[in-house]
Amino acid sequence: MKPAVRVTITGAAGNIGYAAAFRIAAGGMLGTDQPIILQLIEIEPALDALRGVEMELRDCAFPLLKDIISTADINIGFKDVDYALLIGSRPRTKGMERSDLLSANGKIFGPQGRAINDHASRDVKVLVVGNPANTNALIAMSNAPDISPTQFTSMMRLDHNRAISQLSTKTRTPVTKIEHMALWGNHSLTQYPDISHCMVDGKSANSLVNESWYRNEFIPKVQKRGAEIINARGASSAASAASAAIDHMRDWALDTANDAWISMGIVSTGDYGIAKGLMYSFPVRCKNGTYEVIQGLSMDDFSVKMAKASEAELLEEREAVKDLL
Ligand code: NAX
Repeated sequence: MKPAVRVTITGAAGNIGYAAAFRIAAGGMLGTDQPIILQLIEIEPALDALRGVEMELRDCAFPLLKDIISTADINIGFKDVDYALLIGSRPRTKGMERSDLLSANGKIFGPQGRAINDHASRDVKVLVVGNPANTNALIAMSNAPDISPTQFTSMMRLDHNRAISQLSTKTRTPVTKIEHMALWGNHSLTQYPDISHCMVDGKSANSLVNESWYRNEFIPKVQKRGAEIINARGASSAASAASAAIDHMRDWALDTANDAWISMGIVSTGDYGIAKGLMYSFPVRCKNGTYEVIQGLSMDDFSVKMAKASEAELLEEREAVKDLL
């Protein structure tokens, strides 16, 4: 039996955290041969609810689940952690400006970055889900100077999976036959789901769908899918977000299969002309616990315009939180 690894989930009593914890404990993220210690973090007012989550996890008698630590103390919650899912965040409330939201979340992700810096495993892999995810990840990363920036990522996998699902439905092709989807930019309305490199059962996606559908239906559909789900369900995406977080961590830890591409928010090193240091989504593949950006993709004028629009938004977000970096 392998030694147990530690997985921290913040906001573990919330909707996404609740949906993620059980699948992680069952082996859905790191494999069914990998024992796990779960370290669940919540704010004080949610500790009773968290106790309930812990009781349910124990009641599942998951063979891989070796221990559970439930806490409101981030120094305990991030102690020796190998995989950290930062899900809990401050939701946007009525009348709140985007800049207020950014700074309220900065107050969460700055201290969490420092706690990770001081207490986590030196090889920790961090995924930020809590919105605004890219900029929250940038704040956490900036507050962890002793850990490589490449170990901080933000979640674009839900957008990536949504894009694959939409193209699969449109072309009546199984999702497993859709390759080389690319999501660029921010997890926001400016994100750019790019099918120009996609192959659908061996044929180029561009040859199967027309440009009007792509630009006027597909792109807005993916960009606004979160709102569509809120309208239908009366609550935001939870199980699909948890599933995407698990996909992201699994592929990062255990490699992307064959030549598969996934999309991850990562710190830009200037690829495709995107400003260095931004937490920006690129298509990547993962191997041996690291990721590499897919290089050499041709970008037509439309793609450049879309990618740059999302970069501009992230630059504004970075400017709004510059005191926290
Ligand atoms: P919930 O409100 O159900 O749960 C959030 C939980 O986080 C609550 O239990 C709260 O007590 C806890 N929390 C708040 N501040 C905390 C802190 N400082 N430390 C630890 N826990 C804290 O929200 P949920 O539906 O689970 O969504 C969580 C976050 O994911 C939100 O910010 C949401 O916007 C974001 N999402 C991000 C997505 C992405 O693709 N990146 C998609 C789904 C989702 O919208």
